[in-house]
Amino acid sequence: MAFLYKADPARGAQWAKLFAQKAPDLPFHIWPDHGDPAAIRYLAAWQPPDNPTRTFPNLEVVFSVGAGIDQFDLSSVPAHVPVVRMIEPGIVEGMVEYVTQAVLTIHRDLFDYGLQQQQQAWRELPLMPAGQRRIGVLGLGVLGTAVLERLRLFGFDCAGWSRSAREIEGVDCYAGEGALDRFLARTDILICLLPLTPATRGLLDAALFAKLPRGASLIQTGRGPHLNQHDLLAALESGQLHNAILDVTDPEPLPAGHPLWMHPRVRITPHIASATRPDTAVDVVLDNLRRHREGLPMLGQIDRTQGY
Ligand code: NDP
Ligand code: OXD
Repeated sequence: MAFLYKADPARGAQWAKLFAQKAPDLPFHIWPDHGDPAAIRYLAAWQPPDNPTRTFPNLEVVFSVGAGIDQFDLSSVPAHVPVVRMIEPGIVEGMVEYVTQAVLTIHRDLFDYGLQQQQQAWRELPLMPAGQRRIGVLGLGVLGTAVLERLRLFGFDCAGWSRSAREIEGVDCYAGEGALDRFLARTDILICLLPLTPATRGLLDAALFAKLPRGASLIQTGRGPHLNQHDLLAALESGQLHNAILDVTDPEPLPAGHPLWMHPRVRITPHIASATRPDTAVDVVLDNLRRHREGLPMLGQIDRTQGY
């Protein structure tokens, strides 16, 4: 019985060290070294190999090393093999930090002050109290909920949107397509923390931007293909959107010379909003292996019919 890791090898080396300490009886391999293929029962990957059970006939569980699962070809993982995405405190902490700094950057007008600095202009802009700034998070899952719970502490007017109805203390929760327009109409800073599925691909487009109050801003921490980048540029040009902070793009990276790279009202980071932290993730994976052995549901097991 063995565990195979197929993602960034430097992080794999950290996983290997932690497995050696915490699960010394479970042999751990880092792709492409997989030892005896028949011994591989568990695979953790950013992208699994094609038809993993053809190579590893005794595979029992596939783990995503990321919170998102869209980079998997789920059709090549047989239905009897559960697929488990990453829910672990390190990813949550990183995302809360990233989105908080992005919201504060927009809320405290740092884009505008940056542009003023380039003109050597010392000019005070009106300060809006947090209670008057309306934050809206698309996606009320593990990450969206944690982000809202932190932003609420600053006193922002917080709301969120999800597929099914949710309740979060101090947050106005909207559910389903029928509630989307009302949610957008009250949102000054829109944060995308949705999974990428056929239903959410391209959701951030001109039609959606038009439903936000004029001058709203976007923080995109979901997946690049949620966003129609051409529509974003047009919305920034027209003033419908004021600023955008993008941690994910399509493709990643954007090609050299892409207009988003140089846009004065766009800030881009290279998909670093958050990442799985080996020290916290390995404990979660080992606990899921225990649950699997005991026939209990695993934390983060995805619903293949929804694709997340
Ligand atoms: P979850 O699965 O916990 O939450 C997803 C949320 O989105 C749920 O509230 C779900 O609704 C909602 N949702 C899904 N589909 C729809 C839809 N069609 N309409 C409305 N709401 C919908 O995911 P996480 O919070 O853990 O992660 C969210 C995403 O964040 C990941 O899938 C990934 O894309 C991105 N991510 C980005 C990172 C980065 O560094 N940039 C790092 C980690 C993740 P419901 O509650 O009803 O199920
Ligand atoms: C993830 C990511 O999904 O890093 O975890 O984007």
